[in-house]
Amino acid sequence: MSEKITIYGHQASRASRPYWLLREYGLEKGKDFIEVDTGGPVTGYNEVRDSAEFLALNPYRLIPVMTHGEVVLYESQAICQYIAALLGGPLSGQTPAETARINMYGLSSISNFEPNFLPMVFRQGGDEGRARYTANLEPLLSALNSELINRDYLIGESRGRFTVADVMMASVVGQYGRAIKFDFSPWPDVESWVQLTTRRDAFYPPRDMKVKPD
Ligand SMILES: N[C@@H](CCC(=O)N[C@@H](CS)C(=O)NCC(=O)O)C(=O)O
Repeated sequence: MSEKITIYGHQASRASRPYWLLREYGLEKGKDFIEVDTGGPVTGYNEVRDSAEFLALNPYRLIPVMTHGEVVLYESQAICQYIAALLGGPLSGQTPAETARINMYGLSSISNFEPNFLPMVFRQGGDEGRARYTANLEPLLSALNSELINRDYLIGESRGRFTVADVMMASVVGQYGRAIKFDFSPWPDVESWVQLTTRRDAFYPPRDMKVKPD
């Protein structure tokens, strides 16, 4: 790669998704990609995110943002799919159909699962909220479970192979689910897949990466 990929955002945000993928490609912070600290707090005035430079990259003021040469992207799933398309290999779609299914899982992760997992991470609505979001998730997790029966991963022949689709979906279902100690036992195939995907070495940020905003 001649130009280095730059990601704006810290590991405790949705920037964790592209960072995980970059690590799956064996890329290292500093040497192969750049991490830009967007600081905290996330609400109210923020020196980096309210700067004209940042707002020119993402007028929505949200992280993550990626730059790569002339390419500027926001939306974590779009960034992940760009990285996979750029770097290729088994993590990326090998056919138009696979690439479309990868996109499908990226969209499903943020439209179906994120609106129910994320509020539980922030304990929205307390115990009552948790019960409501869990009830919302039941049919969704049953659907995901049906897609994972006799499979290890979402994409590919036979039991499948680990791809960017797993990174995007497990960043929501697996990462948030584990953070809130969600009980996946009624969905054993989802449970095994969560273990398989989120126990990978690349899932964990190395010591030199910023885990939380200041
Ligand atoms: N759909 C966007 C959501 C981006 C987003 O909401 N980012 C949060 C951090 S994870 C943010 O920047 N929030 C700003 C704020 O709360 O002020 C994505 O996946 O990238």
